[in-house]
Amino acid sequence: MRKALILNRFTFFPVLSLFCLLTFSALRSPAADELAAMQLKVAFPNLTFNRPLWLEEAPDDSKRMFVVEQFGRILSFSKDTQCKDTNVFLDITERKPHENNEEGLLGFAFHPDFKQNHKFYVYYSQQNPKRSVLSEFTVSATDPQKADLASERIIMQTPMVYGNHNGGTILFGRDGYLYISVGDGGLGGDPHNFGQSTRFLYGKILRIDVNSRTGSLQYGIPNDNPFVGKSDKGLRGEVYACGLRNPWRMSFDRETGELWVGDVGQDKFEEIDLIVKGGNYGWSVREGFHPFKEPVDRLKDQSTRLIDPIMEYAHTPALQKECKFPDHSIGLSITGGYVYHGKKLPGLQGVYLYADFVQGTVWGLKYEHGQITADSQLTKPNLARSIASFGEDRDGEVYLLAFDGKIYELEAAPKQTAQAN
Ligand SMILES: [Ca+2]
Repeated sequence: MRKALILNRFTFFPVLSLFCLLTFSALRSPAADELAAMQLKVAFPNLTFNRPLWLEEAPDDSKRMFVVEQFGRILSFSKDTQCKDTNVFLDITERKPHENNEEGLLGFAFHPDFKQNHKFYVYYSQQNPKRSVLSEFTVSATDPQKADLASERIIMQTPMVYGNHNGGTILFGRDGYLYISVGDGGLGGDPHNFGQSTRFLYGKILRIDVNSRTGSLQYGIPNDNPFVGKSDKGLRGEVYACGLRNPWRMSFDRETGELWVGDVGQDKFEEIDLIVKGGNYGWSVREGFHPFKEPVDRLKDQSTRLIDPIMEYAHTPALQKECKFPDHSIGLSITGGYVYHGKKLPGLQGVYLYADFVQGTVWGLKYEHGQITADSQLTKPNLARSIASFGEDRDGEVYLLAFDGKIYELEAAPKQTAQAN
């Protein structure tokens, strides 16, 4: 999911990009291990979705998969490769969440105690005024296959200035708190310097408690959030980390608990960040490992250390020379994924999987003791298969959600056609 110019990029870049990728995709860092070439296979051949953005398995024993569609539906289906039918679990399409290319029903999370309390959370866009809404719903008391629309409790509404850079991933951490990725407010170049301002919720990772209330808020602010108690300086207690541009898809490593973010870049570099409490990831003073624009006064006041990403990749071959990882092939808009801990692909154990939305390329990297120890392009680009998101099931298997409507899995590529997918 890209910036406002995504449609223009689709128009201008494919020919140039394909040339660049054919030229540079074979290069890689000699210091890191090579991962086996992969290809994609359709995970549920009988099912097609409309702009799928999230996939998750119900945290109960029902073996139901849930897929979020950007236009406003959540569909469930049996976790069976031959499944033919989907069930409409929630439908808010009549609220028209999808007006801008990047708006829509963007996030979904089951309550950690879903099995007992049947609560879940969604993050969606609304207009007049333009805003992002975080709401709690409960499953119907009479039909476990349906959400009860009347049960909605609006937890948080964030006014949005522009239609792009909404972030929108919502995840419960091991601490039971809800983590929310919020984009920088949009347009391009962070015109209002929101990324570095803790006075606003834009360009941030937030952490809230849906089970309690702070003051008149519909949520609680955990006491150990990094800016709690600094309200005299206008700092927002909800903020967990700052300096993000458009954190498009974030995930917890199911084994280590580390929080991974794919942060969409401006015009030069895409990046991957490991998020720590109180961390400042640089935007819009930095884009990837590089200066972007002069710090604003309020950042100088904070004297905050800016945390570099663990990986970046460039938009063009010319920019690759400036890139911290010049052997990484290029792309235009990162889609953050998951650290793989499934059983089907032992060679990818502990590997962070990520993709490029525009190019359809999939990569994997392994990060150990502060170093990239493996780093590979796993599949060749496929411009017709924009990978918009990833999903993970209860077994740790990882899925790729593409705008051709299909849900994919990775599988080892046959040697004679390695990376030919
Ligand atoms: Ca950054």
